[in-house]
Amino acid sequence: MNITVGSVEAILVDLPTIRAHQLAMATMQRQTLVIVRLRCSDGVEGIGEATTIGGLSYGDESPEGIKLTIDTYLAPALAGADATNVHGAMHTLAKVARGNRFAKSALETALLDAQAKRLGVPLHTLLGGAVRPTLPALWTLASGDTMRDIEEAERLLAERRHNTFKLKIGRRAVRDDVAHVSAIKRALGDRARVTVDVNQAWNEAEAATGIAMLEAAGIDLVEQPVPREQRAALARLAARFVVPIMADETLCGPEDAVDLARLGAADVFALKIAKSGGIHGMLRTAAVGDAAGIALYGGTMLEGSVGTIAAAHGFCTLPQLAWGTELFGPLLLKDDVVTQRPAYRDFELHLPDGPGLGLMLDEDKLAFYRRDRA
Ligand code: MUC
Ligand code: MG
Repeated sequence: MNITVGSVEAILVDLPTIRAHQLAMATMQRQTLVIVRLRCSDGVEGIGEATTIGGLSYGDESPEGIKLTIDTYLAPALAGADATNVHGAMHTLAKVARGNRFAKSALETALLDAQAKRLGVPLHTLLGGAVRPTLPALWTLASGDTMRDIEEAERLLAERRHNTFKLKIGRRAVRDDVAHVSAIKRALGDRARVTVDVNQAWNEAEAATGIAMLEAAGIDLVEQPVPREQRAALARLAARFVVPIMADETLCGPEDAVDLARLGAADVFALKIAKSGGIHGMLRTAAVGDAAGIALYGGTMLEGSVGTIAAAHGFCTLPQLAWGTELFGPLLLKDDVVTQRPAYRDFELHLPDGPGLGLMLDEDKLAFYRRDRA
């Protein structure tokens, strides 16, 4: 008998952050997760997550829009589909909806989680197997205060939780941002790698000035300095500077990867399952980077545990992941909606080893944090 997709529920979950998180385009005091529960006719439930940053300020999909898309269009299209055929189900969704990658990613995760649970294997086994059991994970310093950021980095180094730090810049004048970054790099010295993410905030001239100063300060990498549409400018900056330039917002799926590779617009690709419409889309994007000799990095949309561990199952299958990951999302949240939160030690994220994602929803916490709670 066929095993089919039954009900699909998309739940908005609002969780407080441990401190304000300041990015060029938004200051986060809380994070909104869209948690998906996909129930199948054999009683197996798969879970997934779609999460973005700062409402619509990072990309084209908002949490509320993702829920609407799933409830109105994607869930009805999946009802009755063969739950054991993930590619088939995703192909159906591709015909019903263009774009909407974050929403599709959450559904693909839930389908994969259900199928891996059904087979009794971890999700990465369903993808062909893990090349590495743990993933290096950096931490973002983004309190908005230089001294507080240095203290935070020192504590995390001492705890052996992180030894690479990403700084969020682009809110202030270029010189002020560079002073902030340089002070942190000077304090940490060779004990830590320091990278910056400008989140598209500079024009090309600002980027040229800023990157020259950041390079002189010993910064290891510069992420998305200019707007996502300006790939030619990104290519000129990549050609001009030695410090590696990373593509984030300008890179979603494999088609973007081909274009960026052809332009020579990036030294490193920031892969994210949400941007690529799911784990398989991310793997296809990674394959283009690999073929073009571009280094890879496992990015985050600051997801909670479900989205973070879904990404981790995908990233751990990649043969080449030269820049590690930034899968620290759960650590930025005061609480979560799973029974066991991911483990971080010795500078790495350790994957859970149960079937599927290896996670279970905590029903009490979900009931408490869901936006529509009674
Ligand atoms: C981004 O733009 O890369 C990743 C880490 C963080 O603090 O924000 C994100 C989003
Ligand atoms: Mg980024």
